[in-house]
Amino acid sequence: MAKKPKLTHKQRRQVAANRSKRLQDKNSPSTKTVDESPLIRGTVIGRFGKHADVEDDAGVVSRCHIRRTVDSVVCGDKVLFSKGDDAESGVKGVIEIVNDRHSVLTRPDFYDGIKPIAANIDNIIVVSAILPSLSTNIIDRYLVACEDIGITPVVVLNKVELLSDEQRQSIEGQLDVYKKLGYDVLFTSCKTGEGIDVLNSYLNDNVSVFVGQSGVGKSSLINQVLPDADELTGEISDNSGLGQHTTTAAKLLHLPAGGDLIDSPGVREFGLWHIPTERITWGFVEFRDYLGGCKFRDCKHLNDPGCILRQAVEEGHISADRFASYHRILTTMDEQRPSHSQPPGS
Ligand SMILES: Nc1nc2c(ncn2[C@@H]2O[C@H](COP(=O)(O)OP(=O)(O)OP(=O)(O)O)[C@@H](O)[C@H]2O)c(=O)[nH]1
Ligand SMILES: [Mg+2]
Ligand SMILES: [Zn+2]
Repeated sequence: MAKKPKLTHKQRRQVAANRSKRLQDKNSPSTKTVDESPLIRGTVIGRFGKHADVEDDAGVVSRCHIRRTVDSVVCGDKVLFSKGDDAESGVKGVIEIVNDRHSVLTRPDFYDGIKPIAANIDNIIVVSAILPSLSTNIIDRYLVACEDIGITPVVVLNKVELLSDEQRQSIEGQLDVYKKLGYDVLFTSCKTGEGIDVLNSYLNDNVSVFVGQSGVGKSSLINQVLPDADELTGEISDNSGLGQHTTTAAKLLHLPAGGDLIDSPGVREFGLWHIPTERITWGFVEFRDYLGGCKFRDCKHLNDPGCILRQAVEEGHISADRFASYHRILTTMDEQRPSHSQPPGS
């Protein structure tokens, strides 16, 4: 029997509010099967539509409904749930409370607003590959999102066995900028096993989420480091040349030696319009020393006179590619932001 967790004052208030709401709302189908048993502590290991799979301390997994008062539930969340068998739907409980998260990676969704990808993560593995195509702009977008939440990510280039020596040299040059900025860059191949041991060394005892475009090999890499994972992988589409969004829901898996991996569904675009412009600028770590040094306080770092960032690019202190990538992020932010959403801070 799982031990009854100690609740904080805020959590006790929330449980009381949930219970009284339940009493008033007896006809709600999501609540009528729930009994008043004590709350059980668990971790969300899967999230599917209206349900989430929660693993308790004993390793037992229960598919749960989510109480309507709960804001959002995502893989990695630490939750308190009540047991309540619903034989018809196979649902075994209800998530009553989501504990505060020490970190959460989010992305904006055109229809749903800001969506969490994974919670309570220590490590973000940003995966890219030359197939479907290598986009340093997408890497930069992930780096900004990671910097925004204070996690230094690891940059992984997968499928390296497909590169000729010449191509490899050129891509190594391209990715060297990240090394110079202090990011670790790994070259991996699920076909030859290159780099898998090194990747493994970043995962032990940490909660790591694998992110990146569809088809770059996130699930394949997870299968390499955790052969029992048996994650579904999918070919790149012959027609579009793009990944086929094989992983449709995030999933948390345990490493035998300690630590967890979260496989996440690939995205086509990784928008950043939920992050204020100043945070995006801050997310480019090499800009930080220059911030506040431009002649005008509202400098857009384009052709503004006295722009110290532009000067640093011209003098070779900041990579011209990263600077262009920064401006590309800012211009596409306005295009990608749905008209019903206001820019942050407005
Ligand atoms: N040549 C080569 N192919 C690879 C490698 N790693 C993965 N692949 C292939 O790339 C395709 C996509 O791999 P997945 O692991 O499904 O990619 P994913 O990033 O999980 O994609 P989504 O789940 O759609 O986001 C599959 O056909 C894999 O076999 C690699 O190192 N080399
Ligand atoms: Mg996948
Ligand atoms: Zn400037």
